[in-house]
Amino acid sequence: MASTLNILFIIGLLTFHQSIFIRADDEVKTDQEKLLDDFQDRCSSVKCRDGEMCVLNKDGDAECACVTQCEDPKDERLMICTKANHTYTSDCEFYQMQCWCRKNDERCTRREALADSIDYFGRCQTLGVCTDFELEVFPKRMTTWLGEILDALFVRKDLDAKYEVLVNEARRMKLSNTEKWWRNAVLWEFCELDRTHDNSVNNEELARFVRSLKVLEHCIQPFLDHCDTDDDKKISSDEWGACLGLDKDDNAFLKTFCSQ
Ligand SMILES: [Ca+2]
Ligand SMILES: [Ca+2]
Repeated sequence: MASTLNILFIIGLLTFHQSIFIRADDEVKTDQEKLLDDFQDRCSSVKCRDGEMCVLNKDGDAECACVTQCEDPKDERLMICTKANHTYTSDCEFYQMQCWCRKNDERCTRREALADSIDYFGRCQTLGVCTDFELEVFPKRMTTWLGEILDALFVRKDLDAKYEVLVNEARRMKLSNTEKWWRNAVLWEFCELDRTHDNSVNNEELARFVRSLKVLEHCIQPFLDHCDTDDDKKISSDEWGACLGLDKDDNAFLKTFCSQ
């Protein structure tokens, strides 16, 4: 009887201890969640630049610090070449270097990074010069390529629902061998690039597109420069359409569709 009582007592103690541990774990988890919420609240008012992240200083105030670690992408296509012709392992590494130099951190080993910017994705290399002939045939290359990309994104279900009408028509046009079967892809790309919905794409909106393509298509920048016929450093929807062979009706559609 005594031993049964002892066993019950021990089981009771264990259960009691377990309940304490469970409650303690819950409390710790809740505290962690509270800390995370507090951190997010404080950081929500701070906008950090590329290469920076929000941290709380010793007074608990949010501030921006240089990112501590950049993932090594282990893929040459994700390296970046800067305008000063210096290769970085990733864009993160480049922005981190800019941050260190901006904050006079001892890890700043390339002060010239401050005046530098990303030219293209990939290891620095000699890019071919775009000849007049290449520039002349470039619209055909680009429209065909955009047509294929739009189709591939549709197949991968990676397209925004608002493009469904465009892509369905594009597929019908391709199947029926319509001459300008790529038309809707040209419309789609402009809408994608024009993030500010002001019917023009500026250098900032074009930056990622150009940087990603430059190694593969050395004519991309000369071509886009050539599209900007009024030389205001922006490509309007009319200029985009004229450059890539859209009709007037397509341009009118572009203005209303993209501004939504
Ligand atoms: Ca824009
Ligand atoms: Ca222009």
